[in-house]
Parts: sequence; C-alpha cells; structure tokens
Amino acid sequence: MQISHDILLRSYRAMRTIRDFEERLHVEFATGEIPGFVHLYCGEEASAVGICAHLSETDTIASTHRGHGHCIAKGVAVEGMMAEIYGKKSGVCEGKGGSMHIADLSLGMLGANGIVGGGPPLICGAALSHKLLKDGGVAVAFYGDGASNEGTTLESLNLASVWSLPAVFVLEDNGYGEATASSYACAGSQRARAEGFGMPYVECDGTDFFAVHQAAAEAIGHARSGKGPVMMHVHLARWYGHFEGEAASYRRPEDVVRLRAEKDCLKNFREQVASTSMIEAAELDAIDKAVRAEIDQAVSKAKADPMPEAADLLENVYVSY
Ligand SMILES: Cc1ncc(C[n+]2csc(CCOP(=O)(O)OP(=O)(O)O)c2C)c(N)n1
Ligand SMILES: [Mg+2]
Repeated sequence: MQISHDILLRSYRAMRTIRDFEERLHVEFATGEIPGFVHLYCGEEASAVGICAHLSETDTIASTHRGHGHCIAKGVAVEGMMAEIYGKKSGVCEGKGGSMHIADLSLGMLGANGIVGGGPPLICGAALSHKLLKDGGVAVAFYGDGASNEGTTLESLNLASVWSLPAVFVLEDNGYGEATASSYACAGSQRARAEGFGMPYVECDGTDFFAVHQAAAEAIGHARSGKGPVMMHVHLARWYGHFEGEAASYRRPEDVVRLRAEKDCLKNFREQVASTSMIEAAELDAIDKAVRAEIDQAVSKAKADPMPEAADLLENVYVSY
C-alpha cells in the first residue's frame, strides 16, 4: 500500500513525539514531582501510530493503563497531556485523571484505563453506536497480553461477533503482564481465540511501522466495510519496567539493551524510508528538533501551571449529554 509523503511525515512525528514524551517522563518521574503511577509505552510507538493513521475523529479508541502513546496517536494535545500527568488544572481532564485516565471525547479518545480489560467492553458500546448511527466509524480497543485473559475481553470478542460490530481488537503483546511472561500466562493461541469467536485474525511486527500500517489497513478496512470485528495481534516489546520505579528483576538488563539496538521502530522507519528515498533525512531531523522543543515547552508549562482548587473537586466529574 502506497503511503503519502504527508502521512509518512505525520506518522514519524507522532512516533517521535511519543518517544520523547516518554523518555522525558522517565527522567521527570524520578525527581518525585509527578503524582501517581506512570506506565511508559516507549518501544511500542509504531503500534499506536500505524493503527491510528487509519482513523479519523469520527472513529473511537479505548486505551489501557499504558496509554500516552494511544492518546498522542489519536491527536490529544501534548501540552494538555503533560499538565494532566502533573495533576494541573490546565490538563486535558483538568488534573482529575492523571496518567491513567487521560481522555478527550471530542477526538474519539475514550480514555486511558486503569482497569485491565476495561477497553474491550467500552468499544462494543462505541461500535454499536457507530453501527446504529451509520456514521461510518469504527471502534478500536488496545489491550495487552495480560488483558487478553480477562473475562471482559473474551465476553467482548463474543458480543462484537454476535452483533457483527465495526470493532477492531488490537492485542498489544509485549510479552509480559507485569512480571508474568505471556508465554506462561496465555493458554492456546490468540489466533485460535479469534477464530473461536468467528472473527478474522491478523498479526504483525509492532516494531515496524510499515507492517503495522499494512495489517491495520486490512483489519480496519474489514470492520469499516460492515463485515464485523477483527482481532489484530501486534508483537512488540516495552523498553522500561511495567511502571516507573519497578525493579524489573524478571528480565536481564542486556535483553533491554538488545531490544533498543534491534527493535527500535524509529530507527527502523528511518532505514526503510532512506532505502527508498521516500523522505530526506533532513526532514526527519527537523521533526526531531521541533518535537524536542515541544516537549521542553510542555514540561516547563506543566511545572509552572497551577493545581486545581478544592472548589474544582466536584466539577466536571460526569459528562452531560
Ligand atoms: C482488573 C485489573 N486487574 C489487575 C490489575 C493490575 N494490573 C495493572 S497492569 C497489569 C498487567 C497488564 O498486562 P498487559 O495487559 O499485558 O499490559 P502491559 O502492562 O503489558 O502493557 C495488571 C495485572 C488492574 N489494574 N486491573
Ligand atoms: Mg503485556
């Protein structure tokens, strides 16, 4: 599938933004200034971006506890996200959500989610609404290998198939649920699970933007054309611990060094576009520079912005329809 120059540049920028956002959070979290928990998506960028490249604001996504990448790929404002993570009033949820509950309904971003397996049921509702309203939208749930064993996920696969919903279940398989290897915790095969619920299964290398983009075109195209749900199994790896501050004693530091050297979606993207002369290296360098400045600005602003007032506590807790 031919990808336009504009989409390639936008996709590289989104991946670079996620990477820099996360690497910077890793540094800032260690200072103790950020409240709550932070789970970094670093290393998994091509998945969110390769998939969201096929979505518009009419489409809906549900995310996970590791949700910053999904938010950025769906277009949530980086400054507002950073402020949200710092718990500031200028955050996209006015400082009430924090890292694990960033949401922007105006962009079809239903939210990061502290409940493992919480996204799949949400997108059944969203997909049903797309179907009944005939707005052409699809709903996509990102969920992990750990979440793939939750009853909520399995029930959602069933319901989506029974109702033939325009839904895509994106299994982001990073090999671990906290410290437990997916090879230990997941019985049978994910393909068999999809087939058991009567839906097509596609899989791809989640560290290769082009592979994800191709597989997502197939999966999202299928769901959008009214043929029902799809499971998309994306193989990837996270570069940091399960959460910031975790000891990560279940894998060797040299395994992570190797991942960074061999499974870097940004490096992979640069190599692939260079080999086909699709984009000049200088264009990518300019994006790197602009993103660095954007993240610096977002952090400075988030640090300087005010906290919510006590009187804000009960405001905007529920959305009015
Ligand atoms: C219902 C529920 N059970 C357990 C937890 C605790 N918990 C948080 S993240 C996590 C592991 C999730 O693993 P996976 O779905 O593979 O996502 P990953 O962290 O690898 O991105 C668990 C068990 C939770 N938040 N919610
Ligand atoms: Mg996992």
